[in-house]
Amino acid sequence: MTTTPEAPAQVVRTAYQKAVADYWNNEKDPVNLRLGDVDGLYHHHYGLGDYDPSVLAGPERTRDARIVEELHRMESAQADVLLDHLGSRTPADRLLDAGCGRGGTSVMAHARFGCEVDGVTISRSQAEFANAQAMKRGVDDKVRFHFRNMLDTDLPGGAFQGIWNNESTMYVDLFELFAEHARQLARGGRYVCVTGCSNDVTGLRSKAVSRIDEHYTCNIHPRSHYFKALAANGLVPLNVVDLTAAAIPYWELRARSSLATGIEEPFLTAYKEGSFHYLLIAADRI
Ligand code: SAH
Ligand code: GPP
Ligand code: MG
Repeated sequence: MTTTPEAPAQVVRTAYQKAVADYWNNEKDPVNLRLGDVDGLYHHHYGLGDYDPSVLAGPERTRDARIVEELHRMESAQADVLLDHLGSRTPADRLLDAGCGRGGTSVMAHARFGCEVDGVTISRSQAEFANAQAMKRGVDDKVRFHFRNMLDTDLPGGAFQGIWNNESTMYVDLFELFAEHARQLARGGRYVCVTGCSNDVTGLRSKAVSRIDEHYTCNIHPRSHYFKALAANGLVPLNVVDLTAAAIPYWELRARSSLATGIEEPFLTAYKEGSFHYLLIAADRI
């Protein structure tokens, strides 16, 4: 039996947050669990880079297993790109994974930097799942997951040298989120997010972006909102990387697998028509 550290009162405060928590508490899709089973790193984000076309050739009987491994490799590559932007962290640092899902990126961060990592999620069952994985790996003394709201974590102020959001900013108001991050980051601490955002240049949200919002119960923000909300909270951008082109092969491979969920076409349409970008933003707390 694993434990979830006791949550502060009222983690889930609104009807919308309840809907988000319900989605993640009930989520058991093979497109996520079968990929995580490959090596015990469970992700709820998408992949980066080209796929190896040989996974589509070869014996039909083992084709799906090859695709599962390849999609998982691409999702872990995405997390590596995020961690590359956290700067030179040491084992003495403390990191926060805001909207941590089943914890894959947190475990990778600890393996890379050797430091303590706290993950917070609005889903109690995700926090329990992630703590069980940390225990299985023997890293539960350093990597801890909490059932908390990332807008109000109750974690100490100025205590973190790095904070990230890996595909979790589309569930919250960015001004509230970055105010809480600014409170928790030490001066000079690094913030990184990887996100999908709508393109202000093409106007209000496209049909394809609306379909993604509906599918995940999220609210994709326009690109401009990120920079306004960062600037308003003393977070100064250092790197902005457009990962859109590198995000497309993952969706093309996924569309050809038996694990496709139906959301592949809206992502491909949105990226290709230019109404949506896959972006990494790194910023420093001043
Ligand atoms: N970062 C993880 C999971 C991304 S999925 C990964 O890369 O694998 C989005 C996550 O955001 C889910 O874990 C969901 O529970 C979390 N989330 C959404 N709203 C939240 C909130 N207000 N507070 C904390 N977590 C939240
Ligand atoms: C989680 O991935 C999906 C999100 C966090 C929401 C939307 C993200 C954007 C970039 C817009 P998942 O791995 O649970 O999704 P799936 O089940 O489709 O693999
Ligand atoms: Mg997934």
